[in-house]
Amino acid sequence: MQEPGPLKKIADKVVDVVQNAASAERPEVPGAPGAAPPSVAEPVDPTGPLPPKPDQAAPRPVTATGRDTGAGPTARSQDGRFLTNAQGARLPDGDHSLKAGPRGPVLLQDHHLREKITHFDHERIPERVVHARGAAAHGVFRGYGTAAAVCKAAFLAEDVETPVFVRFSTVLGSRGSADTVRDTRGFATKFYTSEGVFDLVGNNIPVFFIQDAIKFPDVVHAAKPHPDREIPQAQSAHDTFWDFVTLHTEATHHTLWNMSDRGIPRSFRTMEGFGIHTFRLVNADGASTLVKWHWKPKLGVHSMVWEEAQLVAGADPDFHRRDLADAIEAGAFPQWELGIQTFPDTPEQTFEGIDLLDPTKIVPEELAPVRPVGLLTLNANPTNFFAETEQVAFHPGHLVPGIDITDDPLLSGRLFSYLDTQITRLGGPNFAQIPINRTHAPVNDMLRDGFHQHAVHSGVAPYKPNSLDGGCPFFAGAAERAFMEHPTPVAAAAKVREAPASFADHFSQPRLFWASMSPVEREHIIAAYTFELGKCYEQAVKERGLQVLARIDADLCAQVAAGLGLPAPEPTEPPAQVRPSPALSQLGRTWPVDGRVVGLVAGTDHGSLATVRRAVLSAGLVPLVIAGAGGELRTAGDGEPLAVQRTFDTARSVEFDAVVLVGAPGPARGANPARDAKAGAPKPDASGIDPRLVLMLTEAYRHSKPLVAVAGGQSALQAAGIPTNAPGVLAGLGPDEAMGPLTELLAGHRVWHRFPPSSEVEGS
Ligand code: HDE
Repeated sequence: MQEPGPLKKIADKVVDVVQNAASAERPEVPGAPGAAPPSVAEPVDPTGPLPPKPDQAAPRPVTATGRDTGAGPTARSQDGRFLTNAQGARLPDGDHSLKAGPRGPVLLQDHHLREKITHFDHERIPERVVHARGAAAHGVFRGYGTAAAVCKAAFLAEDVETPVFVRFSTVLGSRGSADTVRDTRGFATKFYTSEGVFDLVGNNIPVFFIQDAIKFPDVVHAAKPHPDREIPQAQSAHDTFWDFVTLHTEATHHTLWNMSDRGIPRSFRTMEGFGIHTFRLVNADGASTLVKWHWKPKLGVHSMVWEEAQLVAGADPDFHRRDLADAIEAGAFPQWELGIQTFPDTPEQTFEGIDLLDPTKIVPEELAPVRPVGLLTLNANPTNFFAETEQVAFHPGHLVPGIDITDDPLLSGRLFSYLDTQITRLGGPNFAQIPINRTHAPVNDMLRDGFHQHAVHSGVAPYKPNSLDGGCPFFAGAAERAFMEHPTPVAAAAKVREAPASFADHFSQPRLFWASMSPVEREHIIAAYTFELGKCYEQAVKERGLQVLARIDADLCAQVAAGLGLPAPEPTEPPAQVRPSPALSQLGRTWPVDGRVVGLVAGTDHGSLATVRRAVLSAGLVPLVIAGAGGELRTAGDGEPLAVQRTFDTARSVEFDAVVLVGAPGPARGANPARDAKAGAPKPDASGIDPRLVLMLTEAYRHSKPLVAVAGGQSALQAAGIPTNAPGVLAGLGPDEAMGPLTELLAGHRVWHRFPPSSEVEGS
């Protein structure tokens, strides 16, 4: 049960702050940079700071010791109408240094210049050693109460609402790297519960490269850019990564997931999340259960195709963070159900022969179903990236009563690492006092002083036992909901540097994953291995890669070997017999289409364009109007002007999940390869259609996206050589008929049957 009284009020208040942002009026097309449209001329009348945008929320204003301040959400932002220095003194000029005359030397006594430059010099902090590139959002978690039998944590109780902050990330790249690289994604959630902060620091892939934390520096050094030339950035397609993962075969399972479509998600909103390790839950009676955590996205699990991911990395390196922020701003709040797979807490800590302490193993959902325990809704963007997304500090050791750890050796190392890393990254031991990290539960620790101490502790006796401060603080017992470690028995043993025998099985689960993939997904895996090993310089590394693949599957190995121009080796041991887990495939179902982006190509019939646009909006999709030039399009009569969001100069097919042609526009002014190279491909001047549109259609077509032609749009399809009866192409519909069939196609994510997999083509 949620604690009554002030704590509950605090939690409600935060939920309010987030929900106010959530209920604010949303723009049809998100992305406005500021809270109000700017004037063309520089404003000169002093006014106060603008409020945050309606989609934004900030960390709740609690004190460094978790007390409610009652202050509003902007209590921490800048104030007043005039420019000041850091001490609040108003300044008359920010453009000129203090000089001995207009042409004279700058004076050392210019303390304003020195303050400004000194602060600027120190604006950067070390980026995260892994997961440096990330984006985050505020939200609310609502417990279903269905976990009560196994877990006493207050935030899981029925209808308890808990504020959360979630940060998604890539692993390998630096802060400025591209979003759509092939990589694992981080999925870290901070729950500000009434019993303290709980962090669920997971990934979008349910297994890890290593079984023991002591190997973490090895795998990260191998995957990061080469230490001599510092290339390649944010990717695994290079010799050191493949050198390591082919020698260290416990990495095979995770590597296979990375080579699958899971390595190139369409959006953060369409990723699953996993806690990976087995955790231990404890119920109100003290009984324990082993669990694995799962986040299931309401929109389904969807990915890009590899060429698309590469194009996006150039055309919009911020694709995933933009997608998340825009969706929230547009009111299409992403949702995930939190679920648990539960296993009896037996001394062996295995389930159906699967070692639960081995983080390279999953438990198939067919053996242990995922039971939903609550709903996460992300409904507000951060107000300040640095203050929130960059300074948020997660730690798997941030636990609350009812949630405990197991002896997974990977998890044990993490319990050390996350605390340690923040001390360098956030400049000292008081990072828990940074606004985004502050707990919403009252703090009475005896940690004192240190860099950037924000609390003003009272009393004279920060030690125990004491009598000078009246003995305060006192120890809590179970009745006061103290966090008690579960008294798990530990078997008598000798000190060794060894792993259990079951950890030596590195291939049965990669085979299970491969066997569970649909033919199209297998094509993508073959292509990914062929690309990545093909990018390696060393022949030995490629050959070793093939030896690993031979142990997963002979066909996978043969196909990749053919691409590399190398013989396919025989497996050193016969592949294991496995039962596929259909739940691992991303295909074969349909999902809600909310927030999907539809490019609407404008011709001359703006009335039809307006009709299609309205239909797209009411289907919960985001319409972006594309035309030859920017500005507004006027419909006949007094219709509303339609704003153009993209032009053939700025648009690229990869922004859209589907393209609707409302006409077939001719070449615009920029349709000249001398000005825009896109105009030179693939068929310049073939048909009187703007060649950049032809390129857009051919790309969207080969990325298996739905294409719709209304109001004469067919001729653009013809110019691109796209048959109007091809799978996923809808031509000759009226403007009000297109939406139903388009939504149906989008519900399956892509038109996968447009291109039959090689197995069908070859008839093998
Ligand atoms: Fe992390 N990891 N990790 N990791 N990890 C960090 O913590 C580490 C592992 C994960 O958005 C670092 O604050 C070790 C598994 C996420 O801020 C660092 C080991 C899983 C994030 C660290 C692992 C993760 C991190 C870097 C092996 C999935 C980003 C900066 C024992 C369950 C959190 C920081 C954010 C970040 C160490 C393995 C997920 C260095 C030693 C397994 C999502 O402390």
